[in-house]
Formats: sequence, structure tokens, C-alpha cells
Amino acid sequence: MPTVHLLDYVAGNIRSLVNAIEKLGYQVDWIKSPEDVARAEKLILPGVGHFGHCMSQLSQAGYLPAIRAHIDSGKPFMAICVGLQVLFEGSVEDPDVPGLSLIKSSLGRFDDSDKSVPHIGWNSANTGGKLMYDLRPESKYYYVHTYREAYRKGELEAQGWTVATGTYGNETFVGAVAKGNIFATQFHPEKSGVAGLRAIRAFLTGEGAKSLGSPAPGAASEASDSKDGLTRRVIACLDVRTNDQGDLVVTKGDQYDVREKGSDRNVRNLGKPVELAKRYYEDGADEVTFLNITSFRDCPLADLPMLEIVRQTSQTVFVPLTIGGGIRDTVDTDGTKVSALEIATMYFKSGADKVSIGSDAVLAAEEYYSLGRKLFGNTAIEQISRAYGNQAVVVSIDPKRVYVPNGSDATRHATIETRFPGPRGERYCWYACTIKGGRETRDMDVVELVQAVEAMGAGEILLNSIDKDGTNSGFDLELIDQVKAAVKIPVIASSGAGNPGHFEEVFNKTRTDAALGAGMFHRCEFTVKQVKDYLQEKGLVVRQFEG
Ligand code: 1PR
Repeated sequence: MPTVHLLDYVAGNIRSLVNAIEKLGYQVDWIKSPEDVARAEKLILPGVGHFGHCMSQLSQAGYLPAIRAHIDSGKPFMAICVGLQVLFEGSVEDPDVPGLSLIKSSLGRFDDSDKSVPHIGWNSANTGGKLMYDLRPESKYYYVHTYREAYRKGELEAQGWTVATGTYGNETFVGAVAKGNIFATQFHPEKSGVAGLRAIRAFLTGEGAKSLGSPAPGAASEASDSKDGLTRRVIACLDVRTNDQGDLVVTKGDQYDVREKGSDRNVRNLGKPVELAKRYYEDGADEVTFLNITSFRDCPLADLPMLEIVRQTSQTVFVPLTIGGGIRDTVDTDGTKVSALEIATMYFKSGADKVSIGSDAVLAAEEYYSLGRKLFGNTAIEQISRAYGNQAVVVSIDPKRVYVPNGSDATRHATIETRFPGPRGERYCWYACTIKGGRETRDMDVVELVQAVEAMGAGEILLNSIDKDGTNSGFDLELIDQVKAAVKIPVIASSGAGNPGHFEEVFNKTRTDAALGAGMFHRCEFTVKQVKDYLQEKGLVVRQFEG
């Protein structure tokens, strides 16, 4: 089997990259010291964490001269995400840290005054009609980043680079660059489905470098496309737990009750997690989320059944995978203390791209306010986002409506005037955060929670609603509006989706960044593809599955 070398400079979530390479028929060999670099023919630099962290890790371990020597020798070199960023002179993310300066320019930050930051989701890599590692104008690629090289027509080209661009809001940014033996992508090709695998293959076979810059047959020749190319993200969510027979199943409740309504009250079994995830991937789901909704009792952490699910899923599903449930400091069955960061690391090493934190985030937020909004770097959110980047940390919220007769006089919490009055005709409500799968309600509202976790470094909010969960009656648009107005980080609307029209409604009527469905997909009432087709018909930009 042909070999490709991956630079293992930091414990990162790069299992999916390994899976993608193996899927293409190559074997991965790890570079573990600068001396190893010389024996690499094809070298890939995955980017993890932030600019300064990546550069300092490379520099402290003595990799920089070896990487430069590899590039100068003309051997194939590929860099991904922060790997692309370090090819530049610097970044406002860490202004004092110099980059490799192979590209004479410095990165800035996306403007968050008119859009969510980080930029998360599927966007274009428009090559302006040139051949570039099999990137195609009709394809979409998975991006997740806060810092970006603003595209200024002709600037990088004058330095000999071929450039692919994407547009987010009104900013056109560099999505990929290539020159000679170097190919670097801001997006994650290993998470970009078949389109991404094609780009990796073009690198591995050498075809990409050979044809670089030639005119692409039949393609438009504009170097950038100023239309926002970010697609409407549709996520499939699988709640996983052991049923009464001890099997691991995908289940789904109504308002968090996952048992059948009949007298036996069995846990509803809607399918097998790995099989369903693969089906949703092939239907075009932009991401797959697994939530472990019960802790698997008496099970040593290293044997968590969820780890095996992620391992298996990540071998065939090349879109981002999020794992939630039980990410908190804990004590293993043998009495060993295990930190949330260590648990997250196990998931990342098994193929997860993000972890989702629920109950622990609420408790951390309570402490944040009780200590006068000060952070000490010790919460799970801070620790995991420091090690793996903000984009790797999702906070999952399980709010419940609390109705009050009038607005701010009735409670200290952030209320809204609702179009759906409470049981006694109350016209106002606030959203109380819960923990332990909705079993315990806390004296904290969603606005307080999302602002605290954003300050701690969470990269995204998964916004459920206990009132709407499993009702098939559409998303809680009022809840989404309230949360969107409170934070800059992206929000995933969840709970209540019953048909494709509900997805159109949430995208058109709120500023949500993504929408998630569960029951309607599990019960085969609609497929992800039907949702995407419907959104497309209504003029919304979506990514379709490429087979
Ligand atoms: O608190 O960090 O251990 O995380 C536990 C995680 O498990 C949380 O993310 C919490 O939301 C989830 N969870 C706990 N209990 C349940 C339950 O259902 N009994 N499920 C549960 C949450 C909500 C969504 C669901 C949407 C869409 N499920 O994930 O998929 O509501 O459903 P729909 O489209 O069918 O309406 P921790």
C-alpha cells in the first residue's frame, strides 16, 4: 500500500483524516520527530488549535527547518486548516508569532458585526476556472474557522499561487492555495464528503500538482464569486442509549420521554446507530450528532460503547461528527479520576470532530456568575477549547418554558412576549436551563447560559427545546430569536422538526445557522434529501450529497 506521512505534532482530532486517507487506499505513517521528516515522500500537516499554538508546537519540537527542507526539496506537501494559515507571515489571532512566511500576507478575523463567527459549514472553493486539485465549482467543502485571509484579487496570484475562494456574508476569503508541490486548504477535505476525498486523492496521486493552473474545461473564469456560498446546514441527530434488553439503540422521545406510551413502557428502538448515521450521510446530512442520553453504567470509560460507535461511523461517514453526553470530570469504575478533557480526547481520537457538553455547562455557568464573571481556565469548556479549538466544543442546551403573567416585573430572568400563551393565558415566558436530560430545572435562563459559555470559549450552541422535542410541530422560533440575539457564535436550532417546511421556516424566519432533525428522519417520515430538495426549491442554498 502506498504511504503518506502525517505530522503528529500535537494530540489532535485527526482520526478522520487518517480514515479518509485509508479509504483512498493509502497507509498512514506518523512523523513523530523532526528526523522522521526526511523519510517522508508525501507529507501532510494537519492544523489543530490556533495559529500561535500550532507554530509554537512546531517550533519547540524542532520541526520548522525539517518542514522547510521538505518543501524546498519539491516533494508533495499538503496543509489543512490552521496548517494553511501557518504558511502566511502571521495572523491577528497571535500577532507576536511569526508564520512560515511562504505567502507574503497576514490573516485577519471575520467581521462578526453581521454574521456568526466562527464560520462553520459548507462553502465553496471557487478556482476561477482553473484546475486545482479537482476542486469543483458545484461542490461544497466543510469549513470551520474564525481567522481568514481576505481575498484581494491578483495579490496571491502575483506571488505565483493559484487560489480558490469562498464567500461568507460580504467577505470573500481564501479557501485553498497551491503552488508547485504545495497544496493547502482552509476547509477540511477529510470532512467534506466525496468532494473532499477527491481533493485528497488528487494530492496523493500527484495529478493535482501536475495539472495545477490549467484552464478547467467549461468552467467560469471569474477568480472569485461574491455571492455568499455558505449553505443551509441540515444536521441529523441520534439519541443513543441501551434499551431494556441491553442493546445500544437509537431512540427518540416526546419531550424527553423515550419510553413507549403502552403499559410495558419499553425504550423506543428506532434503529442501530452506525447504520442510521451512514444512511443519513448518504442522504446528504451535513453533520451527524450522537447524544449518549444515559450514562452507560458500570462501564470502564475506555470501553464506552459510544467510542466504538464513533470509531465505526468515522470510517464511512466523511462529514463532521459530534458526540455528546457524559462529557464532564468523572471517576472511572476503578476509582481513577478522569477529566472532561481526557474523555473528550478519547472521543476525538476515535473520530469525533466536536464534543457537546450539556449539564456540566450549566453548572460551570452558575459558578461563572457566582464568581463575578471571572474565568480561571478550569472548566471543561475552557480546557477542551484551549486544546482543540473553540470549534470543537458545542454546548447543548435543554431549555423549558416558564410562563409568567407579565414581563420583567415578574422575574429577574430574560423574558419574551410570546405568541403562544401559557396554560393560564400568560403572555410572557423565559427559558429555564435544565440538567440531567431535563430532570432538574435550574435558576438560570438561556441568555445567561449562552453568554457564559461563549465567554468560556464554546464554539457553537445546540439549542434544544423540551417543550417542542418530538412534537413534529416546528421549531421554537421565539427561543431561537432570543438566543441568536444574545451571542455571536453559531446556533443550531433543534427540537420540533416534523416536515421539510419547518426547516424552511426556521431558516427564513430566524437567523439560525443550522437546523437539526431527529424523529422525522428515524421514523422515515421524510429523508434528509427531501428536506434539502425542498429548501433548494424554495431558493435556499444547500449542499447535495455527491455519490
Ligand atoms: O448533560 O452533558 O450528559 O448531555 C446529555 C445530552 O443528552 C444533552 O445534549 C441532552 O440534550 C441529551 N438528552 C438527555 N436526555 C435526553 C432525552 O431525550 N431523554 N435528548 C436527551 C435530547 C434532544 C435532541 C433531539 C431534538 C430533536 N434530545 O437531541 O434530537 O429534540 O428531536 P425532534 O426533531 O424529534 O423533535 P450531558
